[in-house]
Amino acid sequence: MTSYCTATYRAFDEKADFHKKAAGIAVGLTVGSWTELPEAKKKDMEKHLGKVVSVEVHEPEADAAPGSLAAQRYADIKIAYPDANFSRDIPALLVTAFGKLSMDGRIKLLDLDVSDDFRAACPGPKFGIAGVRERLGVYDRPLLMSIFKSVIGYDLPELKEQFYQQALGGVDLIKDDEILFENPLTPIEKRVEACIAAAREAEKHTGQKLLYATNITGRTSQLRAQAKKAIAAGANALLFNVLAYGFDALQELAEDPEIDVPIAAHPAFAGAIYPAQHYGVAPQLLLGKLMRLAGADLVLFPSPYGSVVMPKDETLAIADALKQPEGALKSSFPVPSAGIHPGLVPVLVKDFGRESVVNAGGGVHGHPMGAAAGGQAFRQAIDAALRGEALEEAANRPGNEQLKAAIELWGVKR
Ligand code: 1AE
Repeated sequence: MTSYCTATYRAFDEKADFHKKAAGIAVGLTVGSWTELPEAKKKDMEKHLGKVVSVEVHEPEADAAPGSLAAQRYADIKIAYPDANFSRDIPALLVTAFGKLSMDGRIKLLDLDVSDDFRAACPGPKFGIAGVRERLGVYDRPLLMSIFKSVIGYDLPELKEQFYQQALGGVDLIKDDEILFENPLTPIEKRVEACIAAAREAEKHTGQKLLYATNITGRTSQLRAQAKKAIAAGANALLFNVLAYGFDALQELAEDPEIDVPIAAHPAFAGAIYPAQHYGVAPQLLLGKLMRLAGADLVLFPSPYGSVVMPKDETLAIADALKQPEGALKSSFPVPSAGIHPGLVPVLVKDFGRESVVNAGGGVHGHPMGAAAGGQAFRQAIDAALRGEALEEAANRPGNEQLKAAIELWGVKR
């Protein structure tokens, strides 16, 4: 029996016959032409022919605000592509469903529903939410991640001290800044050794385990070797700029049995792909479904209220795509990020729940009492949010002076 992967598009046009357009896509992106084929050939080609599943046309609403979606003429089109046409890898699927088509007028790829057969070729996250929690021994609260800041031009002792201060604050994960590449001052093996030593030192004070997501960079052909080098030096997590390399590069890392540490996916370059209303790939597919399918254990994306903002419905759709039950596929941690400070924790916990990661760079390092106090302020804010206590009240509890200083500086978002 033929199995299919189904793509959902939103096509915009003031006059087009969307049914005709859908038929053109289904044929054009599969067998090329159909009506001109001799009858005998049609029989052979049937199994390769794309199918129009549905076309839902939306006509502009008269009273809609100019520029809004409701004011536009568009159609949501579903096309099923036979698995027989492409190999079982994400690049082949993307080129089939949104290769040439991505450049052909105002059309956005909203979703891809992959067949069971295709999904079986994408094992997904090796650890997922449960596996990351197991590594840390933390089960009852959102995790806290801190981001290195000021890394370029700093040497190993400076980086180690920065790591140590972050670790002392009680964070669960520390990630490299995504712009830290292989460099002579802090080469990956030395960096990992220094940071893991600092993590052990801090653990004596915090009693807490910590994952250090070191940035895997360089030429694609060297990525797996680079990851293994980092792991041999003690790395217990990786950071990866997925979109600059492609989903398949992530899948290569995630599938490798020797790369037995969680992988955090950074969204760098995503802004070139998802934000336009009429073009590109919907964020819940780009940063949600495909990241998970390719094997990310944690996925960073902009939050609805920080410094790099994404509409709230889009961030929730990403989190949903990362977590919703999908057969044997493990779920990935949503990590809403950018400009996060302790005063945002109550809304983060309300919107993304316990199964999420609170992630901050400036919100840790910019704390008036230092980076360790920054981490502590976040932990105090997380505890308060889980108790349902207002941060202003929690800040007055004895021992919570770090939270008090943080909300005096950044305020509290309602
Ligand atoms: C969406 C990515 C966020 C990120 O990588 C980063 O470095 C954030 O830093 P802060 O928290 O905005 O300082």
